[in-house]
Amino acid sequence: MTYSTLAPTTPPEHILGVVRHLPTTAGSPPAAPWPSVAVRSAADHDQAFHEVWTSSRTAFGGQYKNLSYRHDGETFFCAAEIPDAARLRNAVRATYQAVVELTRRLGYRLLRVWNHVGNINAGNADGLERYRDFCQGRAEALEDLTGEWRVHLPAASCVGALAGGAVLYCLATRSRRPLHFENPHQVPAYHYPPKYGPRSPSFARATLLPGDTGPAGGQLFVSGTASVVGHATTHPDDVAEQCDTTEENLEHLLKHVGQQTGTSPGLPDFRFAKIYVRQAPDIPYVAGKFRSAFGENTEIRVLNVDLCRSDLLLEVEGVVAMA
Ligand code: 3EB
Repeated sequence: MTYSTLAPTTPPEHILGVVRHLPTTAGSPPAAPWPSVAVRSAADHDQAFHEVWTSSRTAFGGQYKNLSYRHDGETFFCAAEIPDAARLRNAVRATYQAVVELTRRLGYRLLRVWNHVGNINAGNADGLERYRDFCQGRAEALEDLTGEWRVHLPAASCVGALAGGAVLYCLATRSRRPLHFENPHQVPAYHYPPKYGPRSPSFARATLLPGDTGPAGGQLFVSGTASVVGHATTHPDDVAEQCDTTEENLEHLLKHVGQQTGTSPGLPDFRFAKIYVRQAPDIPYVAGKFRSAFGENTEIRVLNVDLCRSDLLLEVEGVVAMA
């Protein structure tokens, strides 16, 4: 499957799903024969873009509970919108359970999940931060994936949105076994201590979809990566230092994946990246910094949204082409 930001000109049967990153002022997108979801993640019309996932094959799909999905026999895409509510946990758990049921039934394994939560750092009806509320529901659904559920956690990101409850969308794969990786410089998120919330976040730092003949030629889905060392946020008030730590974390992660797979991915192998920046005035600095780090072959999109910890100022994620 491939990512593009072009308005969908692909033959409609080859579209797996479309995510529209829109400002709060834009109207809802029209219904489409493929999963089509709007995230209120663009501060203005200049930031708005389409994230289009396409296949070289014909895709089919439908609705399952609150998910809209499409798959082509090899790759699966689904999206769900969770309406805003005073507590998110139960609806998040039910949605993730639906994802687990449907992917299992169709024979797919999760590769990558993107999550956006409106007002992510605010308290819910019980005073629990909405991100932590979200993490509780997600963990309750994913913990019973298998006996050794952590082995199967996919790459993910969870960031803010400018309105709404939660939106999630994900990719899964059928015949190739995805490989999940941790960053040796970071505590696995599923082992974060309880001070970060009643249930740890459920994700791997990166997930590799191998190519036809092994890791080379595959795609590495890199999770949201931020200024977190061990389990602690470093440089809570310094955007320049957080950029440096984030870049180092990406480098450590790619080095580790390279050592584990006999490849040598680097930052210029990012085909596209999304950079989430909390404070609008930081955007030029952060964008410039990662343009230099990635080079000219990476398509970069910047979104001005909150991050899941109130002291994080930026987060970077994307897909690496494994040479
Ligand atoms: C961190 O390292 C930063 O909850 O799905 C990064 C990626 C983060 C994914 C998630 C959270 C998530 O903990 C936050």
